[in-house]
Amino acid sequence: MNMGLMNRGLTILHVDMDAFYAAIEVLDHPEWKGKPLVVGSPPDKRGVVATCSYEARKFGIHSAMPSRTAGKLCPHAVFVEPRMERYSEISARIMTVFEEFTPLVEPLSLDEAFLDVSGALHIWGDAVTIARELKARIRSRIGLTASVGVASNKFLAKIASDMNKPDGLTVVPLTEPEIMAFLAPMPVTKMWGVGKVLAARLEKDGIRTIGQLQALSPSVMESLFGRAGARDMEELVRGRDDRPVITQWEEKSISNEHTFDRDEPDAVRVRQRLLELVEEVGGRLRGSGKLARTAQIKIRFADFSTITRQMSFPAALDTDRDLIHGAFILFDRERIGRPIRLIGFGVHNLATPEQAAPVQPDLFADTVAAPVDRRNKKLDQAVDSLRKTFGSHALKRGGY
Ligand code: DCP
Ligand code: MG
Repeated sequence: MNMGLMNRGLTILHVDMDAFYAAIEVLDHPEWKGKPLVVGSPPDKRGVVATCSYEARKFGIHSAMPSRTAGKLCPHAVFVEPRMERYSEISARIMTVFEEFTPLVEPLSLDEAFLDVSGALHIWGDAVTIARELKARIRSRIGLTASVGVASNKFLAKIASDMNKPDGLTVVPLTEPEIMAFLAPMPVTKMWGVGKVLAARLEKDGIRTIGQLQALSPSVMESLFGRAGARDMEELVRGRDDRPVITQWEEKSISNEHTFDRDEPDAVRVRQRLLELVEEVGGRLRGSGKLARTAQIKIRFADFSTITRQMSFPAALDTDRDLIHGAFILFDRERIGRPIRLIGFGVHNLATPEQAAPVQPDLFADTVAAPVDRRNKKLDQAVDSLRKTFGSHALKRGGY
């Protein structure tokens, strides 16, 4: 298996259901199909609109608007009160469909989730095919439409899912110049961390679009967002975002990092230190009895700028061999040519072996992690116990 290829490119989906509560009401009351429909308080009571059908949106009605206003905008609309239990039930069924494609599902609300499909690409070929199939299954099994964004990270996927609603499928380009052009015309409010207050402040400086943010010098960025904030913004406006998709059942992670006494210019030595970090993390992972689905490296340079890179395994694993393999793919891919101040390694999305049992076990038969390689496991156990007895430097690995 080529983890390098699999992890590259489009791996993240953001799925958001269309007019979710309203679409469920239409599903349960077919006679309301095609009509302006408002879910929320009745128009003669205090209270607001939770959501409304796309037909109702044509009248200017939207979420959080007072129901009285909605009633005035469209007096003949159907008004229904929310039935949360029913929406939760449908939501659970949708999440089950997601899990047919990947165990790495991060729900954000009842109708929205991130999926990391990097471990499923070898089955489906590419993420766009997965997005199409996923939409088809939600339509045929549940009877609803979803809008999906496909991208290389969470930030871009979330923006994309909103672009062609309803029933949309939007794919974000892959190269940085194309990504920057994709983002340039969007309002600054699309940026994570830019709410109404900050947007109003930017507006005073004449800044309305992400493209305008892209053009700012680092010092102006710093005056607007502070030092740490500016660093995040500079990454985001270029469409860079390395936050992993984190599943609900285990948000914990195990990690370790090392700061060099002097900034280390020699990548081979950094790599050696990374190997030791991975082995230490691997030992703690096995000690916890859990398996990891996601690995991440962190690199901080002499100027304190920091990058993280992560990958998801097709199935959860815990052998040093696989973890080292993953860490080295991530590290080598960066082709770093400058001194490094700090190197770190961590695993996320930890699962007990029961939780980690793949949904469709035979599909993973020929990949790294499953069946967990018995020989490696035995070797790791032997190494772990020797280390416990003789200290962590008792054994050094060769051959990587
Ligand atoms: N919701 C709510 N109050 C809000 C916003 C949303 O109660 N202010 C509820 C109703 C929505 C659901 O959450 O159906 C999902 O929110 P979305 O923002 O995804 O809106 P919709 O799914 O309704 O519409 P869209 O097609 O724009 O996603
Ligand atoms: Mg929605």
